[in-house]
Amino acid sequence: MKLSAKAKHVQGTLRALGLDVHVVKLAESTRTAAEAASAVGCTVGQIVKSLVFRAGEGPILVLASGANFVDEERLAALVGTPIERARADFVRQYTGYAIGGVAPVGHPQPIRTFVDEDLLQYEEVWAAAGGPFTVFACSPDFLASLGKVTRVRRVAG
Ligand code: 5CA
Repeated sequence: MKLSAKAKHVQGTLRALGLDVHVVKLAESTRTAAEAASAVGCTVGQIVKSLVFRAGEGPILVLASGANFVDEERLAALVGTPIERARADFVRQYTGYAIGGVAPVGHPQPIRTFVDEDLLQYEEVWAAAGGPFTVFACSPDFLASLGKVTRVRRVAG
């Protein structure tokens, strides 16, 4: 299995952070949460969506359970400024990855990060590792160490 340069960068970053995990390259697409869940053989909720928002000139990263929609109003309140979904070029500029492969680590500069509390219920979750066919498994505790754990999901009512 040959990893791309981006996937190797994710692997190296995880190792440097003390994580003994292996980035894996799959034969099937892992571009979306549903595809990733099917390729990995886990539930959609266990897939980590790495979603980038724009707050003024700067980025915000939300690590959300694949089962959830992000409450953008709540996120804006947490951030303290209006936010909007980032465009593809903004995502690439601030994360170094293209949409569909945005990893939660290994960005050019640290990004203010919010972590979906719903991810903490799982023993293991899967996140993108730099490309549309690469993922890694980790404990949600690791993700929790990357930002503020909070409710990010939209709730009815
Ligand atoms: N590899 C999978 C999970 S391991 C993955 O990256 N999923 S994701 O959810 O983090 O990334 C796809 C997300 O990118 C979609 O949920 C969608 O919200 C967002 N997205 C897709 N197209 C665009 C676009 N044109 N502009 C902004 N965001 C987009």
